[in-house]
Amino acid sequence: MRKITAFIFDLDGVITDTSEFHYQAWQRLADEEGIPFSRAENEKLRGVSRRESLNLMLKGRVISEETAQAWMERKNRYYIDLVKTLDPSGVLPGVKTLLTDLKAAGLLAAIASSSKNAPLVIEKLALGSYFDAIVDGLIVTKSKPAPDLFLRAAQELGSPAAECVVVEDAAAGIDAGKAAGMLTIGLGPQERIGHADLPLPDLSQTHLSDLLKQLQTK
Ligand code: B16
Ligand code: MG
Repeated sequence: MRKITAFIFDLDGVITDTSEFHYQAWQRLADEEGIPFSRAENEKLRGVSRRESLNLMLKGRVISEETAQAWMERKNRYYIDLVKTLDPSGVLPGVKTLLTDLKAAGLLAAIASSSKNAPLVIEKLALGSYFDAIVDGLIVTKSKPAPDLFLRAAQELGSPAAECVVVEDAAAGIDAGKAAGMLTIGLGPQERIGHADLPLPDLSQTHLSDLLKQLQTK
């Protein structure tokens, strides 16, 4: 049976629904600049860095580096305005129970987020005390699907990669978790996270004991 010592959580779309805020901020920028963009297209932006998100939104349009920087700053301002409205009620269903159960079971928990705004989001949600390590887009610049964020989190926890479980909502995040040699729980529709070791709609109906039972046989 596989030994599991740590859970490493993605932030946007797993702990809270800030993925919706990212979408709204990109949509606003795209509308202002007359670039066609949609919620469906936004699915490809989940979990990927701000720069790569801009490239995906541009769909081959060429802009100067100065404009790219200005647009990313503008999108980030729109995003932060939305994050400021967050409070602890924004923690997604099932998350607090799982974090509490992990602590009670003596397992470790970390955040590994591509976002440079991760510390602000965690502060607004008042979740800091639940995590033994927080790794964000400022600490590790190579973003998902590269495994670097998850490997750094495992290193900070002192857990071997093979003993870590990644919880992700993004296709790129599942790819990153697998590349790190970790078990993966995917949250969301099958077409997005169906390649995870354990795909689930969300965390609202999950119990730690059931998760461990299913993952330990993988
Ligand atoms: P920022 P995660 C990711 O966070 C988001 O899913 C992605 O949409 C965003 O572009 C990326 O962070 C960078 O965020 O612009 O705030 O630095 O899902 O890895 O927690
Ligand atoms: Mg995410």
